[in-house]
Amino acid sequence: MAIIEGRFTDASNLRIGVVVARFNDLVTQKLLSGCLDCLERHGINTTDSSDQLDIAWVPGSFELPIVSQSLARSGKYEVLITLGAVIRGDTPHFDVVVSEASKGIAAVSRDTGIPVIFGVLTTDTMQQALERAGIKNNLGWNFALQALEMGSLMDAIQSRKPSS
Ligand code: INI
Repeated sequence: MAIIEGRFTDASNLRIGVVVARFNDLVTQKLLSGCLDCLERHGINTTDSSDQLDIAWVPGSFELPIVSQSLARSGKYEVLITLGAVIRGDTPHFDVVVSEASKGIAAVSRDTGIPVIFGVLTTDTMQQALERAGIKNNLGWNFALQALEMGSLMDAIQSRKPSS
């Protein structure tokens, strides 16, 4: 029996792409800073000269899938993180944006084999979004942790040798 799981201790070989939506950037900027804080504390080089980390900005969450797809296909990254905030109270087409973003991101992951973390907050109010982006807890940190786990897990799966 094999137990296959991701680790958080050696992220030195991971190359990570982060795709961030500008819409509701009061929230997404905070998610990004939580995300970068977690990556940095796990040994990822987050400086401007880093060749381990790239950050792409898109207009809104609706555009997260296409840019994630392009980055995933580039072959440059082991894992991608998407960050966005869709707020029901201010968005008559909330369901459309959330549905396209979530289905699109899942499809990119499956089609390319590159894990894409779904870091899109979907809340009823701006207050709830801000609470999840730092006032109470910064989920950007959690999304980064999930990316480290998935990157490491995929690596563990790929490096297993078939038993003879
Ligand atoms: N994009 C978001 O990320 N969050 C939102 O709450 C939102 N609202 O409110 O509409 C939003 N809209 C923009 C959308 O994601 C696209 O960028 C736009 O429709 C252009 O394709």
